Amino acid sequence: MSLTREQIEKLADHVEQAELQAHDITKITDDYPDMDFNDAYEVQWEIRRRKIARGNRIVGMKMGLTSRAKMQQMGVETPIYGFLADYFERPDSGEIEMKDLIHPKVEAEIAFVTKAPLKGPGCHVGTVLAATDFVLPAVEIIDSRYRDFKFDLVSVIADNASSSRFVTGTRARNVRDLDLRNMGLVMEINGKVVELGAGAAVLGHPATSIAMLANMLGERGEEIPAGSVILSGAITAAVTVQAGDAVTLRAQDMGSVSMRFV
Ligand code: 0L1
Ligand code: MG
Repeated sequence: MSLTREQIEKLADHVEQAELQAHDITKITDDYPDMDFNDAYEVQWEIRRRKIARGNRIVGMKMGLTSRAKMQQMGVETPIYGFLADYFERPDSGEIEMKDLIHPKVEAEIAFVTKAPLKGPGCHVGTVLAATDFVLPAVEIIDSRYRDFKFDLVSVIADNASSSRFVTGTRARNVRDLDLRNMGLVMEINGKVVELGAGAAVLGHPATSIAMLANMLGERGEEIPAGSVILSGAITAAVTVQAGDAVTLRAQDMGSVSMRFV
């Protein structure tokens, strides 16, 4: 680590204010080029601590950069994680206000809801499936606070992995009844298919991503509590949305989820 506690608090305030006031900033490594991954996660955990102190609840976690293509693009070997606060969630078939966001993009994902805690090290697909209560189709709305979505890995970790909003479907399915690896998802904007993919796009199987999250959290002595919602990672590329866009995600055997940007 290269940052002092004071610098971590200053950066947490800077990045979180950009989120809360919906304005963009330049990537923080421009001013702190020696920052490392540990510094970046410290900033993220400090933002999380501030939200809890303000009365927000942490309802879950997300994994990002989970596709081989996106990892190669960023020149990294491991995905990254972020947290989901209660106010990030929007109801299915609801509206998402553009005024609260900077330049949102949508991603098709599978959300896991846990019924038992998951604590690494040593978590694997089997542990995850046994601890999963149900899965839901989900759309993650990412909204990097960095100008033009231009950042490096350290900057994006500090920015809570671009987390912003998410919407899940309401048809809860048991993982035992589904083939998550081969599950097809189709994303439409204004009735036009814009992206499609299968569960295997996420590290070969979306449950692998949840196991990796538990193992990464385990390194900090943290766990995924029971009752968490976890976005396992993008199955499709992220697509930019504008006010007026209606987004629908159809997931094989899992129903659909939709929202309108206003
Ligand atoms: O959820 C994601 O995969 C996004 C992670 C952060 C990178 C980005 O904003 O594209
Ligand atoms: Mg995502």
